Amino acid sequence: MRVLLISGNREDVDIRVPALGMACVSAAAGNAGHQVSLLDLLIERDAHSAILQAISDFRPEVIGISVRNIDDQSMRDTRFLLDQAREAVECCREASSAPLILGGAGFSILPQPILEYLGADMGIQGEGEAVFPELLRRLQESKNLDTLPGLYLKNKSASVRRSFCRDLDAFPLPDPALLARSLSGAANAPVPVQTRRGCPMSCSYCSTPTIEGRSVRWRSPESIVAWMKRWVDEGFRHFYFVDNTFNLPPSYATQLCSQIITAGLDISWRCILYPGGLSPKLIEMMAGAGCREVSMGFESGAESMLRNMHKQFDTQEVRRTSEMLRLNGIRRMGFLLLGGPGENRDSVEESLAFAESLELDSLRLSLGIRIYPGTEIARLAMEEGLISSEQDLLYPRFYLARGLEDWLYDTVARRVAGRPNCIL
Ligand code: B12
Ligand code: SF4
Repeated sequence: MRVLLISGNREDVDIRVPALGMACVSAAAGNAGHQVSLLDLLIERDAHSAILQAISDFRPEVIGISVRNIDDQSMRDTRFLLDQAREAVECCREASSAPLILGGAGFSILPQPILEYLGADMGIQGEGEAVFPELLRRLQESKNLDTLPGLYLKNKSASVRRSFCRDLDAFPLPDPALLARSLSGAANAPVPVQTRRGCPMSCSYCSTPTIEGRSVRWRSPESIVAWMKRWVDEGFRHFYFVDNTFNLPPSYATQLCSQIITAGLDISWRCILYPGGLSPKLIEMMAGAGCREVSMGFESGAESMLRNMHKQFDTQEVRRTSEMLRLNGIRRMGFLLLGGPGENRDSVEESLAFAESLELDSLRLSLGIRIYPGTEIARLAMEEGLISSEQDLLYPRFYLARGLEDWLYDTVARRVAGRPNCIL
């Protein structure tokens, strides 16, 4: 079949985020014998014309659209980002009668409401490499779609729960040429690399278990290093490990670093770190393998709040980790997430003082917590009457502990004023 895949994300906030997930789905559909064309709206000046052109040139029989961002998770001046994908759906409808299929991280969080809001025909929750090609086969052979795991149809939730591939090496890695175009024009934008899926932690606010599941699954370090080597051969030197927690499990992270070092790749990279359970040896190996910056989401500097969020570390451990990173020349970007259940003025002050004492290279502060379905915070918000049902969560809703409202913003704004390394 002729399959047009459109990456609907047009956000360039933060850094250039190439459509890695879409490229993975594209590789899987290509391996299944389909003719695939990929359109990344991020690099198109005029999304509408680009879609119309692609449809007219390629005459797709099926169109897939990835939905990455729902909103920017910012409580103040929230930006709702789904309309970008909705415009893409409308534009496809204008020019083609091919079935429209959704997928992506954002879609996986709220599949049914997003399917309805965007007006597409169906959508796949979770990883697309196995189910999307199977869906194409069934569409081609006009077979029943009902039993496809994680497939949502209009007004109909998935009949069969989605499944998770246990060995990610079973899925192809996309050809660098597929993604390289998405990096063009963004000087030094890092190449995204995903080694693992799933997170075993249960942080009270996090949507990752809904997107990727709780059990950690991975690609072999050998296949990852071989893939990175292909990029290096094409002249790319900067990478971004998009795994939720680069250091979990530590044995995998150690093996990966060891293989990068052995391969002699002359690269630099960033990753997202869980600031618990890190040994000096692992941090040393990360530095040796090219790690130059980490995002360290400790989220609070108050022990009571770390417990409330179900973090498996305390402030002493965060301090030790931060110091080890500094000693190894790895830049530290810290994160504070203030205003969750149990937060009060004292715990906020404690967190701000703690973050300051770490002398981080940069600090990003979020006030109020985006409520995601299936999380403990969603349950609490419902109990407290803040939301009436999880269906309400398409338009972002935020948890903010009572009594903090304006005080929180004013206090934090005052504290970060004149500090360019703090982002509010
Ligand atoms: C790494 C990451 C980042 C990195 C990206 C680095 C990089 N170079 O890529 C950074 C830190 C920069 C970042 C920034 C932001 N992020 Co972010 N990010 C992630 C994270 C952890 C992983 C994304 C990823 O690359 N996954 C790997 C790829 C392979 O997976 P995938 O894209 O999901 O694709 C798979 C499936 O979804 C599916 N699929 C994908 N497309 C399609 C299409 C079809 C048709 C089908 C069938 C299937 C399918 O199959 C793919 C392969 O299995 C996710 C959380 C998560 N666990 O998903 C959040 C996440 C996507 N981010 C999120 C947000 C909000 C943001 C920001 C807006 C935050 C901000 N205010 O700055 C920005 C936006 C950046 C931008 N320009 O778009 C939210 C989105 C939800 C929401 N509320 O909108 C998420 C889900 C985190 C969360 N809170 O739950 N992010
Ligand atoms: S916040 Fe990070 S560590 Fe916690 S559950 Fe989510 S991905 Fe896992």
